[in-house]
Amino acid sequence: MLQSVPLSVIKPYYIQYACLNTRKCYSENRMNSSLQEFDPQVFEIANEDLIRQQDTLTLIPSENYASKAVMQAQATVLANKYAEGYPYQRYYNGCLPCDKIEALAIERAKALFNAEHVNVQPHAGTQANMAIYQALLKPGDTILSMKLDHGGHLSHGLPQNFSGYYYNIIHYGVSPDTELIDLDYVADLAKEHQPEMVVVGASAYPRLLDFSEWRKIADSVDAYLFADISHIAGLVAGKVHPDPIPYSHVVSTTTHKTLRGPRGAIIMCKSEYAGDIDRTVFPGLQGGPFMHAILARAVAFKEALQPGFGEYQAQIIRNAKTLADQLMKNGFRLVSGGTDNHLMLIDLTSITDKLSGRQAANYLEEAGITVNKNTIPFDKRSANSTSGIRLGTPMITSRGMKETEMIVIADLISEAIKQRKKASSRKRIREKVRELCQAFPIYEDLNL
Ligand code: DSN
Repeated sequence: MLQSVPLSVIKPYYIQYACLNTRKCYSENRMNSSLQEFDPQVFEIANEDLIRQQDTLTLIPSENYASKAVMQAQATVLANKYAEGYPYQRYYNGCLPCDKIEALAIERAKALFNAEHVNVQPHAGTQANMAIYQALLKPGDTILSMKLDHGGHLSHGLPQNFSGYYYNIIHYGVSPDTELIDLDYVADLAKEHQPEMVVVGASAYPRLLDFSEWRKIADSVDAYLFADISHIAGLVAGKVHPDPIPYSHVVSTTTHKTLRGPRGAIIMCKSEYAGDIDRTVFPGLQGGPFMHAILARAVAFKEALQPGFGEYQAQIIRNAKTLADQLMKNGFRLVSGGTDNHLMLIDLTSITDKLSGRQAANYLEEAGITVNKNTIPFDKRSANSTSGIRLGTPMITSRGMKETEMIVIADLISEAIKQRKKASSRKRIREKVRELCQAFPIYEDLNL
């Protein structure tokens, strides 16, 4: 047979076949090349970010440093496996290790949050929220949620987002006087608009949320209460923030913010909604789960179940309060006058009307401090420009920094903004930041 086939066609097959059991050939097929050997260009870029993360102070409240164990889990061969379905009910063979992993991740998440049911498959927060809306609502139903420019999230009804496209969104915001959510006003809106779902949760709200009060509002109009705790999940798991689980019909969270896991999300709900949620995640919205990410989520839940995790979360809040107090001492106004959680919003108009959040974030980046621009409530600037910057303490707390360092960082931020025109000042701050970063390394022995 082979003799009748031209050599040019045979050769690639022959090489592949002959290679299967030889190390030499695997390496010709690049199966054994390291990233550094095979693709030094990409390796260098990844390394560049490792150095950036090590040498700069990141105060973006939605980011964190996943542990080495979590990162190792994500780089395992589980990334090679399709496992559509749920544990012990898959549409692929060879899924027993995946079944064990997913069952373990679910068991650990349930233990961590005391949840009746957990789905650990959503690829990201927005996908989790999409599944919740699709499972419990019909297109056109009314959702009552927080405005993006008062601290809400894209997936809570921004017109350009799927949520704003498919559902009738009614927004609440913060009160102009206190910059806090006025629950009486939310209750009035609920009464007026009779939503099918009330969404509580934010990405730029520096105060605690009392979920029992939110449940009363939802019950008053027979609506679902959906808590998106992506920002505060670590604080909740660490028992330093009120718990949404007893009061919410359904809860979503990403796993990579204060929770300090890998990127991704989970959904928690009362048992009666389990079937609807699971069917909507798969096959409704997703195909194969990312098993390597689920493995890493299981590791992160184990970390969060350790006794020290609550203390880490408590330190995040102590650090945020210290940072906030020092910034206020230095003359900055913070939205709502401070913070009770992991984040705060600086109102830059308290210093000058001439500086936008975008400019301030860029000046700070030059000084080695990474933050993000953010609208403040009733902002006169656009989302691209903004009058505020958002700061958070999860990452600097992960590095082991405490109150003493917060005062230093607040002073560096203040100087970098106030002395922004002076290159010498930026250079001096950059040096100080580098020293601080060296004293608090992110990983002791991480090699890519
Ligand atoms: N974009 C995230 C944040 O920074 O808060 C939320 O998804």
